[in-house]
Amino acid sequence: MKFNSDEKEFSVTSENLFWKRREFIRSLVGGAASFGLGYAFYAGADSKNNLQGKALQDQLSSEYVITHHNNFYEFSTSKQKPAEMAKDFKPGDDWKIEIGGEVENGGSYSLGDIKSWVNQEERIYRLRCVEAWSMVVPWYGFQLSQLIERVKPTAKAKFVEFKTLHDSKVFPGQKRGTFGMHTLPWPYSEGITMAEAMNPLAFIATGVYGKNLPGQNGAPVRLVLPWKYGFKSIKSIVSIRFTTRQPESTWNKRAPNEYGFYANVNPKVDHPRWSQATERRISDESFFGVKKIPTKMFNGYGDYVSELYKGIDLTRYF
Ligand SMILES: Nc1nc2c(c(=O)[nH]1)N[C@H]1C(S)=C(S)[C@@H](COP(=O)(O)O)O[C@H]1N2
Ligand SMILES: [Mo]
Repeated sequence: MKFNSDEKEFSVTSENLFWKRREFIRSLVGGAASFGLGYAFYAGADSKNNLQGKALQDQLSSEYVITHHNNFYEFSTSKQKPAEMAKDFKPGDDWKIEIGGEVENGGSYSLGDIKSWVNQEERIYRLRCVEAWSMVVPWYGFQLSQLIERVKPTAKAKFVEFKTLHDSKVFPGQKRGTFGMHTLPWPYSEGITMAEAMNPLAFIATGVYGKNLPGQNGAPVRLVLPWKYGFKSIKSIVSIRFTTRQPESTWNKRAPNEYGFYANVNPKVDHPRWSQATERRISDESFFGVKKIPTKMFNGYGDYVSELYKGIDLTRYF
């Protein structure tokens, strides 16, 4: 199901209304059953209190936990603080994104321009953080390939690099010394291969739970790569570049032995400091990270992405 960018309809959808919107189910990529999340939708909608087994695994996380348990180091290394700190960060369609590198139609575009090129839709994806917690998130936005096709990368483009806004007036966490040892090299940057970027699962989110993306979730526009660890899903994007060489990735640069460039969810490759075999599923406030479930290869999206990694040793290229 395609939505146009009718912001009015879009912004009035509360969590309760959201559950009632049965047409939502049709917006799932490839139909409700293909991600195993159709069940999630019904389990969540019809038996919210029956959180056993599979129902728990795929139940949509509540709007509250999605917007109050965040990783956004530009604000804070705390999971709770970004929600409060981001309350005045409400960028709109005039947000600028620089598109450059190996591309025919490069330039500075507003988010409004970009929205006019694409069809927006809602998609439910699991989000698996490298820290071994996870959620199920109803995003709103568009398939990354739509944007890429429009700007026409050249044949030389092999990778896509993304950067977050670098402005310590907006993001106090970018001030020098704020975190001492814990600070990251700013701006936060990420990269993926062209083939990964063109995969139909690769998504650009502009909203969550039927509302514009809140600041703490990466307003006004962020990447969502559900088969990869959450740190690849870079927030508040201001730059997209098509490159010939593998771009730097912030966490990979910070600790290459702990965070690989690919960062595909893989229960068999442990983080040097913890196991990746299971995850704490955060569903709502009463289940804040209590329930442990097994982690799936490619976060359960192998049918869609495993061919991207054929012949690649995923223990070496983690
Ligand atoms: N710019 C930027 N993007 C970021 C991060 C960050 O600190 N800065 N954190 C990443 C991590 S580790 C995760 S798990 C997800 C969390 O997204 P959420 O807060 O919307 O759940 O955002 C990712 N994108
Ligand atoms: Mo993460």
